[in-house]
Amino acid sequence: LDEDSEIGSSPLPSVPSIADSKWNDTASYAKKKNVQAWYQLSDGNWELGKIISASVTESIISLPEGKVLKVQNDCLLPANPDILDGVDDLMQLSYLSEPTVLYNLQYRYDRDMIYTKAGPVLVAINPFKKVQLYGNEYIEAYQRKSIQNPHVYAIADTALREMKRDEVNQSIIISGESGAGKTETAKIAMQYLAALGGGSGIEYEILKTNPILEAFGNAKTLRNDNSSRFGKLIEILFSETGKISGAKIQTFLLEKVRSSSADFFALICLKILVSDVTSFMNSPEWCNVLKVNVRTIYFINFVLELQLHLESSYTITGVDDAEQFRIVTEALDVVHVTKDDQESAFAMLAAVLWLGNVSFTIIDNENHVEPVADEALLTVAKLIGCEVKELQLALSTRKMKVRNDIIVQKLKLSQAIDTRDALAKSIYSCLFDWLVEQINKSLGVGKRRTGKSISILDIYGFESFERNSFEQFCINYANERLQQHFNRHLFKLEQEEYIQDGIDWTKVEFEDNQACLNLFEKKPLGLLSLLDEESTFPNGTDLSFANKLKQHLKSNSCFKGEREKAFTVSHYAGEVSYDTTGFLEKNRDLMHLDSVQLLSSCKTSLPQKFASSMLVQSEKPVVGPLFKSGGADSQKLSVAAKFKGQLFQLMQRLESTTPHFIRCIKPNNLQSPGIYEQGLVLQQLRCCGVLEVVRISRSGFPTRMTHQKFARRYGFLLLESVASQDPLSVSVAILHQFNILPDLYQFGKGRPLDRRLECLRTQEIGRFMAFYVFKAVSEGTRLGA
Ligand code: AOV
Ligand code: MG
Repeated sequence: LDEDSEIGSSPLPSVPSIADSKWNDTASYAKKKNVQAWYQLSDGNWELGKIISASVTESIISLPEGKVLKVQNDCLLPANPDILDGVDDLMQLSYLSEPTVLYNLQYRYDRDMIYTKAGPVLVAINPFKKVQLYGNEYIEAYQRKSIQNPHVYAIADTALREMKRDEVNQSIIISGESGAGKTETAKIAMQYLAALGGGSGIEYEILKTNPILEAFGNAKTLRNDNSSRFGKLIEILFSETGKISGAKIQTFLLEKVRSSSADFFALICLKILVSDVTSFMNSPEWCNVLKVNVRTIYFINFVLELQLHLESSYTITGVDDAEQFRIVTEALDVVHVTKDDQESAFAMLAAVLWLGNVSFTIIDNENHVEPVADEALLTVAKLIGCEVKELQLALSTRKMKVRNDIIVQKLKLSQAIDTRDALAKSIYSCLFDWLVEQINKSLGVGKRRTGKSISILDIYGFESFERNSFEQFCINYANERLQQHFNRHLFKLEQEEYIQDGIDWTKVEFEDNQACLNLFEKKPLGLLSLLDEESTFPNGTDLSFANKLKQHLKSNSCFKGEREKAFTVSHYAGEVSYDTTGFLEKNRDLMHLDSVQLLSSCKTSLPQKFASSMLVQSEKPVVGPLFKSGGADSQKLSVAAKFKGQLFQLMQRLESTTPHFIRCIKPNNLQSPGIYEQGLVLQQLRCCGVLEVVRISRSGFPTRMTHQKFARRYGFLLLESVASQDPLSVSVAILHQFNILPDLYQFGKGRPLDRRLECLRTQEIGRFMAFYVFKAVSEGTRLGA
């Protein structure tokens, strides 16, 4: 076969058996003597044993540590021969079952082979330690193809080659639970693309966006010390010559607040600014700029709240914050954020922190308040560049428009605190968006695009905590959409194609998550619509929202109403119980006009920009419901509606690309190397449908070719000439000449060309095509072998 041959684009399994995961020959039990089998223990884990004797229904099996058990045959699953230990594609396993897959992955994991193919999908198990698999030597080896082991590099290489060959945009879609390794994997893929497409220097800038976005948008959670609190799609643009010409970053739903308090962004600010107090002290110029000192830091409310909320301390072991700070500022230099702008950006962070320290005193017997004019308030005013008086007003009053009059209303303590926190959150998220904008400018967004692109998607993974709120609700909805995309590409489209082609095919069942998506998206009675509806009611509360859900969705099989304000959704990855406390407020995400006005009156440039971007946001033509509470609040799209819109756009973009999927797996919850928890891995494999993908790929036909192409490519091998020169007859003759077994191939009957994007590249061949479809071929009969 020549190099660009399509055969081999997905590796042919070396074992032809399309064995069932179970023994189906109940009669030949005698043959099972001495055969290895998997036995499931009461804790759910599997152990490898040897069958000592067997009858029709029962077997006696010896397990490790001298255990001998009499077990029902139903409880046993066949093990693969030793020769298949640690194969690099699960497709090669003769017996495909949960224990055999678990064992194979563990076998490799124990040997630091963290990557394994599952047919077309790459499975990556988080090593939680440095593994010797990366760097220039490896990159070159994968480029030369002198290493065949599955790797992120190999995926990136395939994407790059298919982009050039087919002239179709590509995407690398990385999914997995929180802490499974998505962000690291995305960086590894970027590294490879930067190395191969580099030259102009822009690749260096692209790599430097990672530390910046991580510094501003990641935070420590219970599941991951460096958890992404935003979703990211980075589209790397290539010129016609295959060199990187620019990039564009799109972020989704920065999670502005975790739990009920402001600890999340405080955590981030601290991480960037001050978490290592001693090293921060060594940088007097920053202390000066930010108007912070060690004493005050310790008394900042956010820090105190933070310690209440997180059991562990906010510093992350093994991370040197001073060094991190240096890396971030250096990266900002690289992406052309001027020193002045950097200073302003950090000043905004400091303002967010100081805002948390602003306190209020009650000024009358109606509980109305006024901010205390202490160091905190004065510092915030100084940092954002406004008059202290203005800030005081913005935090303690609200202007209301009643017909044509403006009425000034004094705020009560809880309202003032909400206003303060909302201002802090808005500054924070505007700062993040502003940073992304600066980065995009530097990466040349807006320049004329000439070639194609590769997009890498890294979003937050599926989350299920003890208490799940609005953020988990959005995150898990996004994961549900991505799962659908995965299913569509690997199950639905593939099988539909076989059926369309008239291929004799037994359908492989898979977990379709359409029902759960409907639960979210149906109008008017889906979770999102009901949430938006309730958010528009001035009197809507979290409880009335929860009750509304229970009333309308109780018959939905994916939904379960819980006590009081809670409800449960059956996600593809498991059941998650949500607590609606805070849902409406977070979804409305109201920004009072007073605060916007305050920012626009500031003398420093960033707050002014933030104010105008907030106004632009609310003035945009909107497709969803408008919020108009009190009349003077800015009108805007709800958070959920905006998120759904972004998600749909994302899906549309991904649909026009050739996808490459990477499934990250977290082997333990301790974030420790060397620990492989079978149950945890299995649950992840199940929910991302890895076994089914392998099953489809294995019983499917990895190689497809038109009659014309097949005849053209292999016709010269014919020893005798064929009477008819039509491609079909030539093809048949070739197959006969080499005694290719009939169950290894099928003739497709053809179909219109524009059914699938992947077919676009074959456009020149004709309007209608027919396909040869090859089944997995064993080594001996492999074509061209
Ligand atoms: P995530 O992106 O999937 O979680 P990360 O990519 O942040 O997870 O990975 C979590 C941690 O696992 C990293 O900080 C590394 O310490 C370690 N890790 C992951 N992949 C590798 C690797 N290939 N080699 C070495 N260490 C690795 V979240 O963002 O929480 O869903 O929202
Ligand atoms: Mg991440």
